Amino acid sequence: MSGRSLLDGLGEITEVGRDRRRGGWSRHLGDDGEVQLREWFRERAARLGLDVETDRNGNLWAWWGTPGPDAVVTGSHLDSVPGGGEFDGPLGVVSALEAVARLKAAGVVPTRPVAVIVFAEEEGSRFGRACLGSRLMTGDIDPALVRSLHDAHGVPFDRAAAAAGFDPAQIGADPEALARIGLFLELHVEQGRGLIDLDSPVAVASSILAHGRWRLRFEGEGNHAGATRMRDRRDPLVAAAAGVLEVRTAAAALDARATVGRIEATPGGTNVIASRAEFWLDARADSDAQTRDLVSRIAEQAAAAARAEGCTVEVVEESWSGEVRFDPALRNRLSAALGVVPALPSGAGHDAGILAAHVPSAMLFVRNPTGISHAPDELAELADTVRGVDALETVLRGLL
Ligand code: HGY
Ligand code: MN
Ligand code: MN
Repeated sequence: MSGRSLLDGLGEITEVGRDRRRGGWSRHLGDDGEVQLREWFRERAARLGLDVETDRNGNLWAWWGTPGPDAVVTGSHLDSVPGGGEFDGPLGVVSALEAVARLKAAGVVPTRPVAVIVFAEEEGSRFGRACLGSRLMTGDIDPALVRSLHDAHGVPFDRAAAAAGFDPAQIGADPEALARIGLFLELHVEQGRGLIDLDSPVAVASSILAHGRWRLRFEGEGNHAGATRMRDRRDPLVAAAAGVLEVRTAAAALDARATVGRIEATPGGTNVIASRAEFWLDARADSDAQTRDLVSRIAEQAAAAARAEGCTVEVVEESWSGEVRFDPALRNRLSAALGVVPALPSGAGHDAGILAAHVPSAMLFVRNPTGISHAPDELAELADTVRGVDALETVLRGLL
């Protein structure tokens, strides 16, 4: 039963990259888990008779037929956020392989090239830039900047790239690879409650919020926790804490979304007043302008909080993804093929959002009955995953 083989696909990797400390799964570019997933993908694609190649930016392409222009490309990513769920990314990859398996078993002979793709570092969890593999391919990020990046442990990008099997000296815009894509279609587990509320197993994506990531660095004066009177302190962690509360206030006031999920104090001693405190802001809104406005307000409040504590603050943009409106013609083509299927906006970013500015792109969402994502409780049920592959297969059939 295709559902079994679909979830068997996920079952084959369920122990890969499990995070015993945080819970959930942690699979990041070039780490042991992600490298194992790359090997698993190559092996599973080879079982289907697909030829797998790694492009200059670490993206994996499994070709059905000779690589060439006007290809129908489908897939997603295998990396995760720290302590993330099991379906965000892998469901799209396994579903794409399953849809190809069904089409091959049915004797379909494509009239154009077909590829299943796995984009590298979609979550940006190791090097802080979302959709790194797709953004490098489209030329949307400077390869020299990427080569200069280090992860939170000081490990350089070059070492992660080498572990993942590609040469960091070669990364950069890949117009040949991009020119091969006639259409990109990504199936993804939904990461909110939309399909629960709509009571539908599958939806077509209509849009993606504008979103970005900023690092806020507060500098104060490190000192002794016991010997320093309260009035003599310049405590950057107090300023940062005030800044975090302002993040929530500003987002609520603008009906936007802003999150601080990561904060670090330096040097980080229990009996030490921090000399530095950093937090990373994830800010999102319907439009680019609204998101920029949100971040400006947050930066102003952070500066006020820093002044109040005799500290300074620096705000640095680390990643930016503009608002996405998926191509209406392609969306309607999917809806026509699938019958009554709702259109759903996405609060989550995707590689399809990066490609949408360069090639016709579309997304299918599969219901997540918990409505939770980027956490271990993320879920997709067998019956809905099968409906997702049914939808993907139907659309692919109409394109081949
Ligand atoms: O962060 C996001 O929106 C996506 O899950 N990478
Ligand atoms: Mn994600
Ligand atoms: Mn994802």
